[in-house]
Amino acid sequence: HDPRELDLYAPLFPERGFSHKQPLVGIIMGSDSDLHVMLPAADILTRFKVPFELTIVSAHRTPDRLVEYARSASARGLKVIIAGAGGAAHLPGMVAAMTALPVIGVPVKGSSLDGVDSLHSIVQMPRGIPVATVAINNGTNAGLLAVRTLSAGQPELVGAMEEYLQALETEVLGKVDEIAEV
Ligand code: RP5
Repeated sequence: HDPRELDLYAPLFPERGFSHKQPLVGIIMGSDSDLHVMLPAADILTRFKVPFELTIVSAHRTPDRLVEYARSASARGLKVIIAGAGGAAHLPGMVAAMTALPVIGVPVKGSSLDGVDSLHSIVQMPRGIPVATVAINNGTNAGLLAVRTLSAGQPELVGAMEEYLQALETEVLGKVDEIAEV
């Protein structure tokens, strides 16, 4: 059985998303060891009610799957791809080379070089093939950037993002008050 005939891109965690809807964001990662960094992106998309898919695509270990995923992404209805990888992190850049969709890269901190290797691998894309790179291990910001990207065509997401920012501000100001009372 050709594994590519399977429903490869179905969410690993459907309860975190809206698997019954057309996914708009594809979250991919090089290894299941990246999952703890990428799940916060899924949680943000869930919070904003943005349907997504989530799966493993390794640039180095599953190169054919990478090509198929990236080449089919736009035709399958995805609008944004979030790609996380560690080490020699080619995944986001290679995906960006094979699709015209916006790609957000998440550098994953590995065991040896504190994630700086991943950061440099992802952020230093040559001219012509951009990858919007977030901070090391910051899946949350990748999710938020995906929502902001989608909001260009979905004005309701602008309002939802403004509410999110307001909630952050309220949280911090609450802590200011708490500290003042100590
Ligand atoms: C990369 O290699 C993955 O993105 C992961 O961050 C790193 C280590 O992978 P494992 O050896 O944990 O599978 O491809």
